Amino acid sequence: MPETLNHVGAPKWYLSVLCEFMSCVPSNGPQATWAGLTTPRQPTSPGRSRKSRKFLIFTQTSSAKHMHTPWKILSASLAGASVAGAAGLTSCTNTPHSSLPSSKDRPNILLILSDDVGYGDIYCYGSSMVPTPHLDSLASESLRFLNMHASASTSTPSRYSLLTGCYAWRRNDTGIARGDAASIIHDSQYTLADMFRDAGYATGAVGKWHLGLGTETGGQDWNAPIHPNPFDLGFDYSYIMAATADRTPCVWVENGLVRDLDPEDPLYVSYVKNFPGEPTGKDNPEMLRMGLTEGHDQTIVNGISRIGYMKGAHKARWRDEDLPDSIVRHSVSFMENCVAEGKPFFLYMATNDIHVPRVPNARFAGKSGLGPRGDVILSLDWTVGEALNALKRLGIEDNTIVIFTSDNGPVIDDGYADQAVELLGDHRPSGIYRGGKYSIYDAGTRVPFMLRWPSKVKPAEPETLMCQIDMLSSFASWLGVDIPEGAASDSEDMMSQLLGKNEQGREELVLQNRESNLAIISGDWKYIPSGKGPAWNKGTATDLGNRPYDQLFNISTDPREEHNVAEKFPDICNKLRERVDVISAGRVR
Ligand code: NG6
Ligand code: CA
Repeated sequence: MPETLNHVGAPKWYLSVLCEFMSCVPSNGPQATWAGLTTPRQPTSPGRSRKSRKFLIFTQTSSAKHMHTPWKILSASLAGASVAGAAGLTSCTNTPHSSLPSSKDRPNILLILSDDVGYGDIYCYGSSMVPTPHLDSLASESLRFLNMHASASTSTPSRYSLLTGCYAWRRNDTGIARGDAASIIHDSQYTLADMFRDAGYATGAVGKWHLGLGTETGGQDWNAPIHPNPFDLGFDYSYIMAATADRTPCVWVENGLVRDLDPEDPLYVSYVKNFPGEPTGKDNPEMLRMGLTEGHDQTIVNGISRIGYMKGAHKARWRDEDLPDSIVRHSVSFMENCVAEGKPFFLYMATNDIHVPRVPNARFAGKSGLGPRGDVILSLDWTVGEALNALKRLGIEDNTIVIFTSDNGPVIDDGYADQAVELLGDHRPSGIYRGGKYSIYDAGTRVPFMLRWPSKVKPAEPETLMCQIDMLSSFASWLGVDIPEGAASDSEDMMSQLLGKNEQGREELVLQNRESNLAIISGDWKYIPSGKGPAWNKGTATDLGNRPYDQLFNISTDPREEHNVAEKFPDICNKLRERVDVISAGRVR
């Protein structure tokens, strides 16, 4: 009889190790206060230890052969010890917000993070020609933010910022990640998931990850447990795609282990060279069922070639058509388990839709009239509907905060010949805004964001300037969790805005494009300092916004960023350039 396995397939003894708090390193860093922003602050220390880690222990109850059957929460009783700063590490003390229910009744948080969904892609935000009944119904019951931004216009830095509360551009290794990238979030960094774990929540991540795994880029052994994995970053349970659907490895990774891996057919991944004898899109175009417009010509999986090479793991390979169903199934089962255990949950449900390759399930194929890009919007809407139905069925609809948003703006042709351009018709994925995915202009980062909490949060449409990076500080302050000194340095407490009690926006917000050029929004102004890189991305037909000169837009009168008034207002440019320099030099929390 094989030994009972825990979440990473380690033997029982591992549980006792997990039950101990991680060591806590006292802070000797600078004090963070809001005052004195004129004085540059210290950058976030990436090496700071997390204050505490393991509170909920999930265990596999089955044999090694079936090690991915549902887990069970073994111990929830440690949670009480987790709140309010183990070992005095914290710089400030948060007491739970007065509007917060007692810990027993704390609402679940379901965060649905979609991929590349533009501001104008869904009906409730634009003039979409694709019916999205579930998103529309969610919108009608939600606080629908009109000026919410992802912090970057590509996935990896955007997700990094959302999960850590830190601007990704503070580091130079947070750009769009390869499928074999090392973990981009250091396991010493405090995350949104850590914060919920510290508040006594069960935490789960299901779907697209794209934040790296393991300690060394290209150094993962895909046939053994990989660390760091999301567990080491605060997620009790994870079922993830290592990167994106268009990057190898095309397998699910559950709690650090490749799921359904046959030891007789091990998995190898390379971003350097192909494995002898493995077909590629470049050499074997006759094997492809979807043509290419740019890149994506390496290993062929499921008739579609990808970025990166892989070999083996044939049983473990996903079918693109089934990705949404897998995400729904594992998300729902996570929620069911939490309800059965009586634990509030935080679920980071990251859809693959509507990222490339766009391969709709037969239920949606050909149904939108806009080709695969429209069809996967239908698929996304179905996913949201399934998640909402599950909440209803489990009787937790009223006590669950549902957030729907996107990691960055839209793109039409993103490398595969899927007729997105030809069949676009009058659909305007960017809404009225300029640019799109990869761009520094508004459509790159301004994303849909709706929050529903039935009978607690009234539907409205605030124009409050906000950023996903604020989630960590907001929920921490609300839940009374102390953030360790130095962590979440760029995250502001906007909880009263998130709950519709206040419409005061951020005073300023820094945004980032693919080339890591920055922009700052402050009041009516958006300033984009001159930056390197091409202005125009030919493949995707996107204006990236990179210019060898400064740009300044009055976004209250010119929301489309059409009239550069930098030469007319040099003083404003100088002031905002100074702000970017100050923020870049230090931290803002
Ligand atoms: C680009 C890919 C694009 C997409 C993007 C990441 C090419 C030509 N383009 O480099 O297809 O994968 O990276 O998208 O390879 S993101 O939403 O995950 O940031
Ligand atoms: Ca994306």
